[in-house]
Amino acid sequence: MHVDILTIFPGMFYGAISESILGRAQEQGLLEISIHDIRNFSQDKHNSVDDYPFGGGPGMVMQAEPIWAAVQSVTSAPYGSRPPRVILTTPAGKQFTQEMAKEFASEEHLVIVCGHYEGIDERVSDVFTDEVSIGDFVLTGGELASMVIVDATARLIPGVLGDSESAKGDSFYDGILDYPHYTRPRQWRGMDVPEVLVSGDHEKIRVWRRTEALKRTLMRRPDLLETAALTDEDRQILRSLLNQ
Ligand code: 6GU
Repeated sequence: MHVDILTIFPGMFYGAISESILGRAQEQGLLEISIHDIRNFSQDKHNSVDDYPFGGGPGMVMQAEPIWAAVQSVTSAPYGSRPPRVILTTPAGKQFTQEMAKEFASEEHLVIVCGHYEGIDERVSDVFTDEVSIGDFVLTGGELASMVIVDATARLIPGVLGDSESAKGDSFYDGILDYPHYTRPRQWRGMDVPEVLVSGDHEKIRVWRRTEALKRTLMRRPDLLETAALTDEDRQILRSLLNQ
């Protein structure tokens, strides 16, 4: 997958994309990330990319032309067989989800424009296939949001995660939260690892983990239970949890 990130703060990205799993994915040739400075597409000698809003009001608006020219520069030569997804990060976008990450992970070419200021000139909005927010809070800019999107997407590309890092057990993988985990030592500050996990009984362990995952989801994110793909066994576990 090739990802082009268009930003006015390229310096924010270098550490975030070169460490850990994203760094390794690039070394393995599974992922290529290019960072582009939107200021290079400015129309004036001060390299400005924003201006005052027509109609007045607070803040600045990103101008259409630098964004349009920057997007053109990375989309005029096609990568792969399908047209790219061109994503704008904005708190006014559609909420990013694990489902969206899966969809993006099946693409060959993503272009992500990091939104700023009060917003962007609406006339350039036709270049975007997606406008995405990462949640109901406001960031100082779209850079961190775009890193979140790239990270959540890239780890779903086949081969990016090793076997030991498999996405199968993730919270949200099947629509509910993950179960609790324990490692050595077996006793820590007077607290024991749950007995079942050292019992060697794999079926008991499976049922315990599923029960804990459902318990957590019920307590913390009951909304997820309305859309999760629950089995008959899950429903039975939930009934018994609710009757306790
Ligand atoms: Cl994509 N951008 C900004 N500035 N704030 C956000 C966001 C994006 N998603 C949530 N908050």
